[in-house]
Amino acid sequence: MSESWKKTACILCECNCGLEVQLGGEGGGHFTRIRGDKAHPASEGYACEKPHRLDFYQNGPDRITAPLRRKEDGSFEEIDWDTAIAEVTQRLAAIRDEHGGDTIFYFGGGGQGNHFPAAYSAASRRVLGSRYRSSALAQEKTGEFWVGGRLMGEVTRADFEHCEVGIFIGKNPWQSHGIPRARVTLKAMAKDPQRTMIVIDPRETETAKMADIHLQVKPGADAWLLAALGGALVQEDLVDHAWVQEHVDGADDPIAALREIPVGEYSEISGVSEELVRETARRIGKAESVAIFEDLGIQMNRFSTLNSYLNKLLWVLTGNFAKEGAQYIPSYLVSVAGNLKKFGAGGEAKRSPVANKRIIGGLTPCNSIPSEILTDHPKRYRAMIVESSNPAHSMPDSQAMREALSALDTLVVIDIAMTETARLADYILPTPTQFEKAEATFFNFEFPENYFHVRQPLFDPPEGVLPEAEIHARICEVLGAYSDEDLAPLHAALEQGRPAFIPAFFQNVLSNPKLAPLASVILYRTLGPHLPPGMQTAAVVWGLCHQLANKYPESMARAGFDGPSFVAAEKLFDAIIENPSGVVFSIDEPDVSWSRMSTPNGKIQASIPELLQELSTLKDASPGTGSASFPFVLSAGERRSFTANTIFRSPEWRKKDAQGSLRINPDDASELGVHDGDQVRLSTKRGSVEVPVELSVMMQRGHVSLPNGLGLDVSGPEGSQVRTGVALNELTSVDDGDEFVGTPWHKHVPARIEAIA
Ligand SMILES: Nc1nc2c(c(=O)[nH]1)N[C@H]1C(S)=C(S)[C@@H](COP(=O)(O)OP(=O)(O)OC[C@H]3O[C@@H](n4cnc5c(=O)[nH]c(N)nc54)[C@H](O)[C@@H]3O)O[C@H]1N2
Ligand SMILES: Nc1nc2c(c(=O)[nH]1)N[C@H]1C(S)=C(S)[C@@H](COP(=O)(O)OP(=O)(O)OC[C@H]3O[C@@H](n4cnc5c(=O)[nH]c(N)nc54)[C@H](O)[C@@H]3O)O[C@H]1N2
Ligand code: SF4
Ligand SMILES: [Mo]
Repeated sequence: MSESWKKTACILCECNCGLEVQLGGEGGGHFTRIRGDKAHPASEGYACEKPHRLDFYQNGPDRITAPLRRKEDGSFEEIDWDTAIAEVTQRLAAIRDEHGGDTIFYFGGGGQGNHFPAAYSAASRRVLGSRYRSSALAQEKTGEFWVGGRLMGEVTRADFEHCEVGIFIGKNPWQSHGIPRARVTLKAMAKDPQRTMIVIDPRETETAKMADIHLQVKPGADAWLLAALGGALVQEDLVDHAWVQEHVDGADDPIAALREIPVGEYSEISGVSEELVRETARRIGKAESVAIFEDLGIQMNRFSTLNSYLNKLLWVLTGNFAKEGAQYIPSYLVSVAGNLKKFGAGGEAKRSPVANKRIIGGLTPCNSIPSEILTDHPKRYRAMIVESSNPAHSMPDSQAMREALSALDTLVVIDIAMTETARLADYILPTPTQFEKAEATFFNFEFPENYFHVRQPLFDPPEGVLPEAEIHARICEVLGAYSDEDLAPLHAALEQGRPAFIPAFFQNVLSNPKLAPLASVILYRTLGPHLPPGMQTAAVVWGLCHQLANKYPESMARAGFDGPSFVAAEKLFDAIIENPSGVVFSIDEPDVSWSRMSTPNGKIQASIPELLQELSTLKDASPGTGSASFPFVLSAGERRSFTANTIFRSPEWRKKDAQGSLRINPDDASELGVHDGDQVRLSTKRGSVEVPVELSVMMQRGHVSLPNGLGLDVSGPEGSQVRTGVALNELTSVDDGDEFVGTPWHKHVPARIEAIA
């Protein structure tokens, strides 16, 4: 490797592929060359086309380089950091003291590339008494989390590298990835005649085109299709009875329900032939191993939580768990799903204070956030800290969200740039970008080898920004959460070296109920300065390594981190800090997942009465397509080649199709009298926009699709704002969502299209 290549990772999707980059340009502040890092444990040199445009993030528009405070007239003024931290802390503490810290709501904590903010904010939230939080996960994954929690107290991932049958439900990994080296893995599956790829998607996606079986479901009809698949499995006796007998409790209930499913009728409702449904069920039933990935196509759609359950029954009833090529429970440093163990033990979800909605994995449902704020209820959320997220743009129903954010007593936004959410803030606290500080994600789900990657900083941050760790430590310090005396023994121990620090930290911090919850910022303050230059924000990883060594000693030993747990932990932490490509921290045995479940008797609990009840309602329901006023179903948020949530604010990052066209079936277009590239008016019950169309045979009739990540408001000339493309959530409504966990139906928005003369 030439001297000038530096190692980092891509921050654009959860895969976080390892990258090698060269820096240059004006002041050396730009990415000039980017390629995959062959030494990265998961991506092994792979990278898609998107990271080549990362400079549009690093040098994006509307960067903020000083704390900002809103003035009476609505504009912002720059203030110094001492003032900013003092005022923010004082305002939040006043709300805590008058109304209770539980009225301070926290949103975000990281995106696709940065999860340290979540780790550090845990401390300041604790000091502020903040108890409720949420993030984008609560508009996608909480249904799946709840179902996983009920079945086994955990969430699963699946092994697509080794599966015989791979199934993608409402997931287009060719574009969205989500599995390591997605395109390589997909091609390998497609090429191997012994293996079968099955895609369930209304669109003929890039992935569906490669599949052996494409179940081209009608939009929103997956519940019928999955019920029919499960029905065929049970009725044709493809269930692995011996396995189920040994490993599953309560299987009789879903089996009885599936036995009653009219497979022919439900197939027809779903738009897929009965013959193909039965062929698919047989393929699943007879395979050595089946891996399934469900994603937004069903998780942001009608019956989403039921769909998650029906999906999981497919592998539960066929024994596709805890073996190669099937579902598994990964080792993890931090569970992004939160703690689901209580559900495995039959526990109930906590509820949100105003709307009384289920809180899954600690996350208030996104659809109920406005109603948790826009009320005179004494326990309404009165203040909000938004960190590394853009809810005014990305949450359902931007109009409702803006109204709610504006109604707060105090809104504090911690971001790198002036976002749609930041524009509504009382205070904006600016941070370095993810390439100007050490960062990492907790999206570490690989199996049997799992890895962790702390990225070393590449650029110097501008003066005037502070990393999240520093912001949260200062908030704790202003509130007197710990004193110099509290930290003195830690500093003293560090003078002698890390071996002395271990017992000092355990005795003085972890055994002290006042300090234990502040462990992350205390590590940052004490251990941080002893780490190599630029790595201070990685201090929290030290604590995680020690937790890990207690949780998975055998898996860690197999990865070379052996010995007594504190020794193994120290070795791992050193390896992580020293290795810029990431480190394999655990190597698992195929059946390890059994030991990671948390149900009282160690068996999967397959009966979920609420969802079986929901299943029984399908016979009287319909997929909900096509009313007279809204004849189309809009999928609001398709992952395309150049979309990446709202990480890129510069419209220039999309060289082609800058506006993000509405994809529509050519026959629908011709009925409307519109041609490729024409502008149309697209309306939903919530709003109306103009957008160019792209005629696409990918789309089935009646279904239209818009890309995600567009419609950002970026500063233009003379204080103006320029919006490029459609801001999707001007079109969505908080009223449309899952009844169990409050996830929105972004992929199923009734819509109308009119040609513009
Ligand atoms: N390029 C790119 N990649 C990304 C991201 C990005 O912004 N851009 N974002 C990342 C993030 S945060 C996430 S969560 C993932 C999401 O990854 P995916 O879930 O794969 O992405 P989507 O394109 O939103 O939705 C997947 C598919 O759902 C289908 N769908 C729509 N309606 C239905 C339906 O009724 N039934 C079924 N079965 N399918 C339906 C759509 O046609 C689409 O092909 O992608 C990640 N990767
Ligand atoms: N209609 C519709 N809406 C959707 C979706 C959809 O398909 N359709 N998809 C949803 C999904 S799956 C997701 S995951 C969400 C994503 O929505 P969000 O959670 O809002 O995530 P991002 O859009 O990635 O926004 C990340 C923010 O972090 C900021 N940022 C970047 N780096 C740093 C940093 O180092 N520190 C700090 N403090 N801030 C930083 C960026 O400037 C940006 O404002 O969108 C959701 N919204
Ligand atoms: S797959 Fe995801 S993480 Fe990897 S290079 Fe592409 S966008 Fe980046
Ligand atoms: Mo997401």
